[in-house]
Amino acid sequence: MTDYFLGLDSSTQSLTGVIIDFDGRKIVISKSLPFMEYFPEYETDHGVIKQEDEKVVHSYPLMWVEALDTIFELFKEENVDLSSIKAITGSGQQHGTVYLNDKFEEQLKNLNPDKGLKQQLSDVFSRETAPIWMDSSTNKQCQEIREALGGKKKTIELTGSDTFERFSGPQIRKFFQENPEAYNNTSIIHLVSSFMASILLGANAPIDHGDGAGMNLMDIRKKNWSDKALNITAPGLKGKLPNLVESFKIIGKISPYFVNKYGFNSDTIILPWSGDNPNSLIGVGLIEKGKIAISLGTSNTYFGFMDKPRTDPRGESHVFGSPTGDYMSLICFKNGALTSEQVKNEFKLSWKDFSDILEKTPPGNEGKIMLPYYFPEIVPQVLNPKVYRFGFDENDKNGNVRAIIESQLISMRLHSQWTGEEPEVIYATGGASKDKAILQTIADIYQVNVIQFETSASAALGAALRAAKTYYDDTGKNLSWSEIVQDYTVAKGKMISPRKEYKQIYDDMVLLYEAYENYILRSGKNPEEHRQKFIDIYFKNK
Ligand code: XUL
Repeated sequence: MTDYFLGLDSSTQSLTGVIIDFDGRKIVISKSLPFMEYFPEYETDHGVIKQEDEKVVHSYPLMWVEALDTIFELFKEENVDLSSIKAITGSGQQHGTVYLNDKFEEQLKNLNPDKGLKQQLSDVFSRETAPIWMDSSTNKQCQEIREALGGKKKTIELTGSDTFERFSGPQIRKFFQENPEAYNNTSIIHLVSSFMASILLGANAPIDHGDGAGMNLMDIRKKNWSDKALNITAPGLKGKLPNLVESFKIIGKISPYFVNKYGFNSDTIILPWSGDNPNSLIGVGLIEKGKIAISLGTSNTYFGFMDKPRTDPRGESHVFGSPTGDYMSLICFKNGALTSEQVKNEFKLSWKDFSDILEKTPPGNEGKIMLPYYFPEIVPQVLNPKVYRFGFDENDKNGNVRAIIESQLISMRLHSQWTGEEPEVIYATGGASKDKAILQTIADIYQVNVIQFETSASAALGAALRAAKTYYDDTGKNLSWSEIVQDYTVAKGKMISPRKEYKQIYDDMVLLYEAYENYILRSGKNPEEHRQKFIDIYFKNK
């Protein structure tokens, strides 16, 4: 008997499914359905609804549901033996909320396999669209909730994050304020993750602690709903939310709809889905202390395993539950690849030229410091974008190339200090992680080994591995997390070691960079003298 496990990822732009053959230690199939390509009739722009107000970003939950039927049809066409799948779970884009009326559960229980999900679930929504994580229209509600919870510090202490526009609580409050009647007609509010899990389960599924932590509604330490946060957010909210559970709990068996329609085994177990970041944590093998991941994509993210719920006193970052039952940090920097690309384009460089310059210029950049807010920044919060340069100007090609990379990475080191983690190895993922000169700069700045990690479909893979872990725990095989992830999460690239001779210069440069942040963003003292000293020590007569 083969043990297959399925992980699904309902992300902003696509639905992805990865099936693993656990004993064979291989991926049986990995399929991704971009919404724009497969479901053009919804007329989305990469999965989101085009709206005039660019702060308002929604999507269609019915489209996500339709994609579920389509992906199973594709698996069938490829002759994948769906009856060998022992357990299923998934990953959802975080924070998004789905609003359902009182028909939802009844209709889920009575799904007819001769018809499609779209046809049978089109009238279960009390709000046709779902606000997603890209929505930033709830500034007012963020302020109201933060204030009512006793200020920023108390909000962070209670929920693990300050209030953020994209978080579910502020979004729910906005819906209640702007559309009280539709709010009253809402029987249950799901996250993307728990909504999709409900379809597979044929009943309302709970929310797991990983994704629940992205709502400003869960007590991050007790891992239950905070009555205080619920009451402040909207009336009667407790009665409209599913329960919270551990990510690894079995929540039931697959709905007969999928058994009859696609040939799943009726014993296939369903786990709660989680957010994409908690799933990716598993998908890149971060199951214990000592490793962190840096994803260099459109935006740059830093995430890592945490054994205790430490919170960021500045309120810029987040703490979510990890699927292992522990915690994880997540820090999101907006000025990532697009910012480097802007510098590359300003000097009409190719990526190869850019990388060559990085390689041949000196670490520490001769004391040239940049605060690179080409776009509004999340960490540290900068609402009005502006680029600040100290010791050079916008015409200095080499200086700008090195400055943009060093500033992003030094800022990351500085703003991840609150996690208390001192990684032994950093997994670098995302487009820019293919560049050796960038990997070397990460290694030098952090003074730890860095390895490039291919992560196509890491969230879906993480989900499939979570499914395997729970199944084997349940059947008594009791495999440890490291036994589960080994082989699936092996970094393929070459390990890059830090150059010890640059330790001191970067330790000093982090302090100098922080002084410049304080100067520009927090009205601190001008650190020019400090910068001159830095140049004297490391660059005079060299
Ligand atoms: C995390 C966040 C994003 C979404 C993207 O806080 O908003 O990473 O989860 O899918």
